[in-house]
Amino acid sequence: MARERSRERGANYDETQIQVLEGLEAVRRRPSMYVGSTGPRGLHHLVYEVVDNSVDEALAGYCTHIQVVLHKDGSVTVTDNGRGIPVGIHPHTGRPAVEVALTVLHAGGKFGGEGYKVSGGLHGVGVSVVNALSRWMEVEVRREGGLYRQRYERGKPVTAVDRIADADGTGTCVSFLPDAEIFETTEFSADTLVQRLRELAFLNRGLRIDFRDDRTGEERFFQYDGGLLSFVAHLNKNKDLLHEPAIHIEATRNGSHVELAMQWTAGYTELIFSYANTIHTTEGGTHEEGFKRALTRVINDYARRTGSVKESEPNLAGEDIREGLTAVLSVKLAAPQFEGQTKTKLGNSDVRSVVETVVAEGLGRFLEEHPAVARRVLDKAVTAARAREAARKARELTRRKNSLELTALPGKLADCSQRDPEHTELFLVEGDSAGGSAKQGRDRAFQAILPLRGKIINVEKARLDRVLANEEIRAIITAIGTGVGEDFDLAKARYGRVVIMTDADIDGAHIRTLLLTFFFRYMEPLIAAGRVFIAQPPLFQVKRAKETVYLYSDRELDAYLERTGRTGVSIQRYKGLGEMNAEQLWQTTMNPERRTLLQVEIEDAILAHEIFTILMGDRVEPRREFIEAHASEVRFLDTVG
Ligand code: 0RA
Repeated sequence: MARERSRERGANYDETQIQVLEGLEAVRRRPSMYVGSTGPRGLHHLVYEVVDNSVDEALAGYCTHIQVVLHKDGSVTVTDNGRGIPVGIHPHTGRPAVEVALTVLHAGGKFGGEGYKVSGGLHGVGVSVVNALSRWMEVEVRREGGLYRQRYERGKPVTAVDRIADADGTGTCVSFLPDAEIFETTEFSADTLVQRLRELAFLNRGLRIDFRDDRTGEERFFQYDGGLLSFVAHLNKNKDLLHEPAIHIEATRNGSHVELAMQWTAGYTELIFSYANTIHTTEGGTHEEGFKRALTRVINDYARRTGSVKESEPNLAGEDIREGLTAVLSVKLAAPQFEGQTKTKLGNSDVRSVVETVVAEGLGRFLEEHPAVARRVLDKAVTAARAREAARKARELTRRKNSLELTALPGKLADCSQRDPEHTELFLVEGDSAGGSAKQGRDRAFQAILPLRGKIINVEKARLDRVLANEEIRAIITAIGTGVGEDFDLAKARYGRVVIMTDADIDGAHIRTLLLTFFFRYMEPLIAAGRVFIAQPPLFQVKRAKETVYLYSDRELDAYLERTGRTGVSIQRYKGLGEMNAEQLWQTTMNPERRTLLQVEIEDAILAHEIFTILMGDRVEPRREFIEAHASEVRFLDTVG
């Protein structure tokens, strides 16, 4: 009897063991399949994955507090006060449930039981994936009066699940060190983690999330009793508001939970952040469609009922109603389907009508109860509609006057001879003299130059009609060829890359920010496609004996002087691109074989929005504070070499 039992256990053991090893191997062989990439993004996903499991426990109603700590040795610890991962023997495998959850691919869900798993889309691959990609992992569980621990190396258990002490309470604590054999970089960015943790705290009202970085001593605490209302307040904190407080709608319908907070600002930017199961759905989807439909329908109904829009007049367009609107929409549902290029578009079609109904009811009630706010919103939408109509007429007029106008390339564009966007690049160059050098120095086969000399409009402070009337912006739009906003079409891009090349001084930084703001607000997909770059001209020319070198930062200069000494060295600091001749500009900044380009990435849409609002918006005080705090950094956009 005893023998038979042990044989049986042995057989099970072998079976799960094989499963574990095959699973681990698959994950380690193709890590990108599971965490997206082996770059910084994939690295940070490891933390999100572990945190998501604790958030699920919070959503199930058992956890109120999550703590994330970055340690000096590069490892991370995520602790929660949930029920603790079960440690008892799992019937099918004969092994402790916690071991199965951490070593068997996709086992996580099997223990989740009731309710919806909130993790999905990019996340939700299971902690076992994190384990497989970690040099080591340790899990500690408090449950049933004890503290249990197990350790793993590269995903394989190296200890049993040991009961190491008596302990009160319940909870789970997962620590891991990302494997340097797998990831290109294993250094976590506190900023990146903090952004996501804050977002999770907004999306899970009342949940407390603490963050500590032992490398720097930085500590942050996030807990928002206002949930999405706090989120909207955060997004609008530097804006002039049309009404206060914001609108809040929340309901559960057909098993889906819908929550919306929204508030109109006096500005022109439409800002909608949508989430499905706490995943940011940057490509939108059915929930966002339902929301927009309800908004357009209810506002138009109200406008007609109150006579703001006459019977003879057309309906207000959705985009006019959404001018200046900041909204955060979060849905939680049982089986989210994520679609689209980056799997960030919600596909569940039943969600469309669920959201539409919930929002229509809530918004209808709000308008009835707040007629003064309704009035202001309607006035703004009507003004937006008039401005859009004026812009359309102006465009049509110029089209009729001169049919070439819209398609003719700007006169000052020095185009390249190749046409295949695979190989071509457009340089937007500050100033005429640098523009001249760039035209002379370039490789005209594939490099086009558009010098910018006039004033570039601040798109943060102007409606579409005025933005499109700006000569420099028009030149950029026609040269690039994609169109803007809703009409944007990446397939029409005339160049593979757009490179911003400005002076390394304050004015240059200002022009760069104006251009980036324009790209961010009107051509975001171009940035998302990784096709916007910032040129890196040298800061110093250093001559020593017969040698001339170009150095790109103060740090490089220090290092050079340390290596060579100072004697006989002459240093020229470049203030502008114009100080370089054509050959120098080519060699240092434009020649693909020698230059460095920074690729503009929108690492975090909330942060990017916030910073553009601060830098280019109405309020002076936050701008001054921001610039003082981030003096020389281009922090707002994560740039990679
Ligand atoms: C399955 C069942 C139970 C808890 C958990 C999973 C759980 C998993 C994680 C991952 C991180 N923190 C977690 N906290 C809990 C509870 C089963 C029960 O007690 O009835």
